[in-house]
Amino acid sequence: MRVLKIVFGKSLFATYRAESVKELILALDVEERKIAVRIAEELSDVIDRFKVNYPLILSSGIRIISELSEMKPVIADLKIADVPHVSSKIADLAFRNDAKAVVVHGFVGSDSLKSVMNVARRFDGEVYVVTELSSPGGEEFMSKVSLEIAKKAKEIGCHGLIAPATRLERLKEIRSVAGEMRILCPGVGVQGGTLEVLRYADGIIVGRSIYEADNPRQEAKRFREYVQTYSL
Ligand code: BMP
Repeated sequence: MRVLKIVFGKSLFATYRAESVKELILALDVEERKIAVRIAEELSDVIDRFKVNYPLILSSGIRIISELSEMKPVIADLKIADVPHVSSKIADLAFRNDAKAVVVHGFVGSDSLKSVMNVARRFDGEVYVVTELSSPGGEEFMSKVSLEIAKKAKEIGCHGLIAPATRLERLKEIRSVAGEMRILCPGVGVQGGTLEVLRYADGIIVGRSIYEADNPRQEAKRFREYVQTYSL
């Protein structure tokens, strides 16, 4: 596991100052219900939340959210990006199926963000807003507006942001705009982001580095230990 060696090999402690309890979120981007449930059962005591995305929801049906939420809270990463009346229907479906949180694209603007927030309030759910994608394409368009998205999400009262683990400098900027808002970072491991992001983020979202590992439980435990260290 070359990638993990790089990720864990960095000196992480020099500038660390713990400010909050940090989370390890498992991205379950598999395409079969049985596999997802098996991985979830194997790892649920080591991780804080599951994040499910289209590959699993489209292949298994939306009830997979409910099923997984019996083990740990589920973030429905539907990356909602539609006009308000449709965005709110999507969020409603996720929350009715026991999602604890939904993910919305920030570029949709205030009206759609507010429509999803209104639904979330009814369910006591959370809304996380994507600032810019962690992939290289996230720099083409989204990075030009990601700080404004963060400001808008804060102003509207959204619960948190999704920000790239792959661009530490940008993450710092997003943190300075976000203040105390929760920031969750995908992109650690296979995408090249390191655990140093835990200095600025409240949690990391990790998928392939765990579920594709030779020993997923062992890798999840290693991530867990680092997350704990930053939470002290
Ligand atoms: P992985 O650790 O295997 O690269 O998976 C990352 C997860 O985070 C995927 O579920 C992906 O949809 C999500 N994600 C991301 O990678 N970058 C983003 O900017 C936003 C995401 O939700």
